[in-house]
Amino acid sequence: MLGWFKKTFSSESESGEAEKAELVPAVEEVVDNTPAGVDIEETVEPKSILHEDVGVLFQRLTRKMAKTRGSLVKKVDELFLGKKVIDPELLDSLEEILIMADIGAETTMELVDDAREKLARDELSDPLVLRKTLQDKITEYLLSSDTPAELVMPEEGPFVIMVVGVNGVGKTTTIGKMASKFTRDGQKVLLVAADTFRAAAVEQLKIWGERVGVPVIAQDTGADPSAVIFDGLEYAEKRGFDVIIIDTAGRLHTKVNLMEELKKINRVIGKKIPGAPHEVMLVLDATTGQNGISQAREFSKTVEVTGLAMTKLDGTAKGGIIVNICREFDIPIRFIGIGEQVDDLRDFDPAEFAEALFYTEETQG
Ligand SMILES: Nc1nc2c(ncn2[C@@H]2O[C@H](COP(=O)(O)OP(=O)(O)OP(=O)(O)O)[C@@H](O)[C@H]2O)c(=O)[nH]1
Ligand SMILES: [Mg+2]
Repeated sequence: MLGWFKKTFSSESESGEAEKAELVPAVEEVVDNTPAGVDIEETVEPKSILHEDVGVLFQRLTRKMAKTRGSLVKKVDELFLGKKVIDPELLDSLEEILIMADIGAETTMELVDDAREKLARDELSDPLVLRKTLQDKITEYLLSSDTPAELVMPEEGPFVIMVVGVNGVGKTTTIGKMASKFTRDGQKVLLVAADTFRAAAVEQLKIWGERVGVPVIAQDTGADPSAVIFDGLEYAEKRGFDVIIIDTAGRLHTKVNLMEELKKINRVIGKKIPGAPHEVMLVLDATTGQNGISQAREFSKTVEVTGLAMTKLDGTAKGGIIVNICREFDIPIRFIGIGEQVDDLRDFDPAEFAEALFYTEETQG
């Protein structure tokens, strides 16, 4: 799947020098990372993000998910090894494994109860059949939150993405990776540094902007995030940007005043560009396991979360949380983060994910 844009933007800029002179003073700082003398619209070659071989990408995904696979599927395989029949004790052990893999208590209960019923009806005889049933059910859960996965793009004006989440989940990194992805898809991208709490936060976004070659709108530390966003949106509208990605400060979902600030930011965006933000993307860190559920719940009470990004699926054994998130919420997972590098962001493909999770060298021959 080539990203999730339905509409190809015309990318026609109405910008001119006179406009620049009028606009720039309103914005404290614009870090224009477009190479000098280069017109973005004419030179960005829409390049497929799937230029790598699909098989190579899949192998990479399975490698990155090794720990979650180790905590889940490898344990299931060890449990089933040498067993010819399924008995109730085996299902008890399976239940324990699923719980430990952060799949969630209710999801686990559903999965194991389903197996118990099938066993009682003599529909389940062989552990390999149970393994396949598990994979199918997990795929079903992953697919359940995936509709509609694609966003309907505005007919006119820029597509605005507001990125939210608790501290340190990977918002800024995901923004950098998304900016790269959209740029490669031929979109003209602008980043807005609305995390004004820390100077380092603005710096981090600028570094990403430089790395992926997109401009960054920023003001000084302590500036009102809504003001930075307002200026950023104005700047983007006048210059015909296709995609605006807004970085917001990390905030604990339990801190009322910070969550109220998010409402205000959301309102300001909507006033400036009716219908925006078109995407409120909540970033969840897979390593925090079940806490992601309460984060999604609390953020959804404050703003209408329209999409999720699940980061740090590499290096964690708690990747099973993604199954629980899909089961609990009707919010599509747009992307998964499988590393710190620019290419470590993948479109979330539920079937591929389940396949990678259940992949073993032995089953592939
Ligand atoms: N391994 C791994 N690390 C990641 C991933 N995504 C982000 N990180 C790392 O997580 C750390 C925090 O990422 P940031 O992007 O700064 O997180 P943030 O949500 O913007 O943090 P605050 O702005 O402080 O709230 C950094 O060290 C990132 O490199 C991922 O998918 N995998
Ligand atoms: Mg950040």
